[in-house]
Amino acid sequence: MPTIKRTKFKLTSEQLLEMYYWLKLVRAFDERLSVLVRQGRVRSGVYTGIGQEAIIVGTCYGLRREDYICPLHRDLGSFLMKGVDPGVMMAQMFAKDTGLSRGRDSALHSGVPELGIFGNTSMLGANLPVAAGLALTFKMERTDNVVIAYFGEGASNVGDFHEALNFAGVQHLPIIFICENNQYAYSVPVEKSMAIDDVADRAAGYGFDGVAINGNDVLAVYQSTQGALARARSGGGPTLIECKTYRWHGHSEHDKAFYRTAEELAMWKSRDPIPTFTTYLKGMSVLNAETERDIETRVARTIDEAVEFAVSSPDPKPVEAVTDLYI
Ligand SMILES: Cc1ncc(C[n+]2csc(CCOP(=O)(O)OP(=O)(O)O)c2C)c(N)n1
Repeated sequence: MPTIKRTKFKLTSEQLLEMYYWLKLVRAFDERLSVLVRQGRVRSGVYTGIGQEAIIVGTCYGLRREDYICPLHRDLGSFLMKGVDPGVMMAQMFAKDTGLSRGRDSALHSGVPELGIFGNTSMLGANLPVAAGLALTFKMERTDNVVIAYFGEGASNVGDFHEALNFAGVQHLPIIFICENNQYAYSVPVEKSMAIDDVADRAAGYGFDGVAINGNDVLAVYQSTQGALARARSGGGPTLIECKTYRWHGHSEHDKAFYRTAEELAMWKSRDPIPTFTTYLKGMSVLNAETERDIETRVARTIDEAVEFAVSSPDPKPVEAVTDLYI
């Protein structure tokens, strides 16, 4: 059984501040979307990942354009980090003509091949064998690009998950499986769907390493991802990283999440990934009050401009509804 190699990483102050900006932007994007849903202005189901941002930032930070991500319904921030303009992303949620799919899907299935983003389908777990296939292509083409495939702990109980891990293990594919274990699959708590504590343990059955880490610690996620990337790029095969986290909102914005307690939510909010990182950056003298204010202003402006762009964008023309549609 291979063992995880801990990589030492060194991030400059600029890089740490960039990560901080991304954490704030990904949070702000989802928070604004949540408000817009309540105002009845979004034409898509919205599944926010508020509370889970450290996973997106820690896994996407520093990826190459050619590396592929296979995001899920809760991972809109990964689109931004891979290079999708926030205005285009917002227009996508408004089903406008300027969005990624120009109003042709329910907003959560778009891919952007030129940025290395694979479009997800709705069937839980079904993106994983496809992600493994993508990794097989990289291997066959002898590139050292890597695939990052996201899934929830709920999806890890589906057959597709096991087939994908088995295939990736047998073929030593350059893929990193990122489990966003946010403790619930819709209303089902993890202890009612799994007989083990850690999804990470499942990797052993397929011949590669799995680690369970604090998914609210952006640097822990970054460090584990960097180790797995180095392994995958050098032909060492897959890794499963289980990021323990919590989603603050319901499964989607229409779910009031009555199945969990206020105490549980409060406990996880006390582990908010953003203040934790803020404290670290201030302790390291990387961040001061002025820089913090500047970053917050930049984030607010970016989100305002994104909403303005989406609102003022045209609707798709009905006559074009079947353009680019293949059956
Ligand atoms: C095969 C399948 N079963 C059920 C659903 C309905 N469904 C959509 S999301 C979801 C919960 C997913 O939980 P998890 O995989 O833990 O991801 P999370 O939403 O918590 O991020 C369910 C049951 C589905 N889309 N596909």
